[in-house]
Amino acid sequence: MNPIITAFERSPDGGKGLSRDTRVRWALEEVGQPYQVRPVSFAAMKQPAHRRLHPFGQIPTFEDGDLALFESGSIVLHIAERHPGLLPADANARARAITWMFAAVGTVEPPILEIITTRFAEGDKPWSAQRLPLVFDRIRVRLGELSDRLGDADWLDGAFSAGDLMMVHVLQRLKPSGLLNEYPNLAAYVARAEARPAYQRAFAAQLALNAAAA
Ligand code: GTB
Repeated sequence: MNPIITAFERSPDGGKGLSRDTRVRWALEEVGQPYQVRPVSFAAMKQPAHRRLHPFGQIPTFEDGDLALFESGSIVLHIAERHPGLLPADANARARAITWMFAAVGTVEPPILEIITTRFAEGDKPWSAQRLPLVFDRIRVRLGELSDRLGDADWLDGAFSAGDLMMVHVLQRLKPSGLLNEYPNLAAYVARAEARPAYQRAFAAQLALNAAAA
């Protein structure tokens, strides 16, 4: 039996691949592991049956036999540890790749998520329009630092790894804002990752689900 992941029945991004199931799909595609998808509605996500899998009532989740996981980073790490292709064999290089996964979700993603909070959750507040440029400036700090570290390398630390997969998926959220284009090496890094056949398959699969729901 193949692993089962959950995804939005209808993603708020309409199939742009920004929902976090896409990073899990991408990891599964990179390692050649077939999988099944169980689409869930917003209402179903908050029901006890789904909360048994995900205590916070969100997607994605991952089930494989008697193992059930939530948190996209943990799921991608689990996939990367059990299949060759996403983590280097050398122990130190492997530890560094995992460090980049944590950097993606712990250091780079949080300020980026503030765009959504400011625009949508706080969009009706009188100070929202003033807050947005401050949020953008905080993101620019992180992008500048990441851009300096990447330099003219293809990937963050040697060969493409789960660290790049997580970082690229986090950076993709910036595309609508135009911020990524201020850092040409980061924009090229994202484009390079998106050209990978595994990403293309993951993107197409999530798009097909959203098109069917539309
Ligand atoms: N830390 C968790 C992880 O990495 O797995 C976060 C999981 C999470 O936030 N899941 C979202 C969810 O289930 C889906 S990705 N939300 C429903 C809820 O909380 O009720 C959210 C998402 C999709 C698309 C965009 N976008 O278009 O920019 C932004 C956020």
